[in-house]
Amino acid sequence: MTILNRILMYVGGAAMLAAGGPALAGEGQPSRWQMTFQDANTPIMEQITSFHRFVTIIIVLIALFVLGLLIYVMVRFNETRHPQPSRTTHNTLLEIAWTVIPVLILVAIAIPSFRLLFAQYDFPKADLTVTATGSQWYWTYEYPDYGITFASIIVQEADLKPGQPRLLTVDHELVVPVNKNVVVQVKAVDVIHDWAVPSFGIKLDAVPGRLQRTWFRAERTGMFYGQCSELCGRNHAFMPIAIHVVTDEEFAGWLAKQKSSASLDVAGKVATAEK
Ligand SMILES: [Cu+2]
Repeated sequence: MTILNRILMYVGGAAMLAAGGPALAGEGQPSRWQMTFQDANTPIMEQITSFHRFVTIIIVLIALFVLGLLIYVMVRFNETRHPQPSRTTHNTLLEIAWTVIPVLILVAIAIPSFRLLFAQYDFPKADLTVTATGSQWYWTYEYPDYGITFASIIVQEADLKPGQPRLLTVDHELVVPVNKNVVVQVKAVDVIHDWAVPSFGIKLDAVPGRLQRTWFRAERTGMFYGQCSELCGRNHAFMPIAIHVVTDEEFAGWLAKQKSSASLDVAGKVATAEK
């Protein structure tokens, strides 16, 4: 591959990333030939997506500008066309310009970047609090306000029902109401795990001995998947995160059902997961 081809490939790829809309992305899970993020389902992920797009456009423009300069220098000032090199060493105006312009670009990037960071850590009033505990190799969910606790364990490939995605389906999903502020407390009991849900814009380490917090407000109902994103051992790839976003009525119904069947056989499932 020639250098020019390689450059064209990178520029083309970056431009596709910048321009690529949700057409190629999946709803709540990865899709074939996906180039961009999964569709945003929370205000934070919408901000992350637009910030990513903004920065990608700046990167492409800078790359094109530098590429143009390089080509200009190669054509205009090569040895054949310009045998006598110039002896210029300083140009005050140019030096001020190439210092000030990058500073302005960085400031333009920093403003939306900090706005996003503050939005992620600016917790709204919680409508629901859940706790996600990572262990080798499954997640345990708790609804402290309702006294509900259950383990969420991967469904083996042979047991999948039609439409259930491989390596992402669990036996008991985290169920949350739509358009409600859900605060998630994330912790771990053995090693570091990471509770990550791409379409929610969440990726938070679960650290033993520490309680971390994040929040989301899901805007559409449906199934949304994530995976443990911190290498945690042999079955790291087999502890998916599945979130079922439901309407308020469905959530109330689910709560009532959970309370009536209070004694979930957590211990039995843990034994299966550890095999
Ligand atoms: Cu893990």
